[in-house]
Amino acid sequence: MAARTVSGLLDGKGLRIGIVVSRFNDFIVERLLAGAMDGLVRHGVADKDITIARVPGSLEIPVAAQKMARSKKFDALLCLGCVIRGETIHYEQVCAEVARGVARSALDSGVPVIFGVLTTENLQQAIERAGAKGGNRGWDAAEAAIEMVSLLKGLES
Ligand code: INI
Repeated sequence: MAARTVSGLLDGKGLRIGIVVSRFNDFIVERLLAGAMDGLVRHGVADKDITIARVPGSLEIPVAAQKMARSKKFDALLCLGCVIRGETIHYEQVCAEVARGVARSALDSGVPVIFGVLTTENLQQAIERAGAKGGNRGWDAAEAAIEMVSLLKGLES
């Protein structure tokens, strides 16, 4: 007998999506947000079904994501921020805290919470991943969110 494979589709129709966006390094993060919005809308998510929450910096992302995940108002959340090593004294600590917090908000709630926070060595790398030759991590996060909602639904039956 063939194995059953469950995987998610990229159909965002009817999905309610929350996006937590950090203002720190907004030159980069606004580009991630533009990529994420484009990715969501192109996959069928309606503008009116997207809620954007703005926080001061990446360290504030987890608590906002947790609140939104618990609210049951969203099918998935995207977290967008940018931490650059060259400009951050406690770079490793900040990255670890944010990643742990985002993962925890997903595991505690069962809602997919996608980590779209750039963690880079320098500004150049951040630019490359925010719409230049390295693609746009905001767009990737949008696709991951839609796919995960579909996958989790598929795993229910
Ligand atoms: N926040 C970021 O999102 N990216 C950074 O690179 C950064 N640096 O460099 O420190 C940063 N710091 C702010 C932090 O996230 C909090 O907003 C602040 O510490 C208040 O809690």
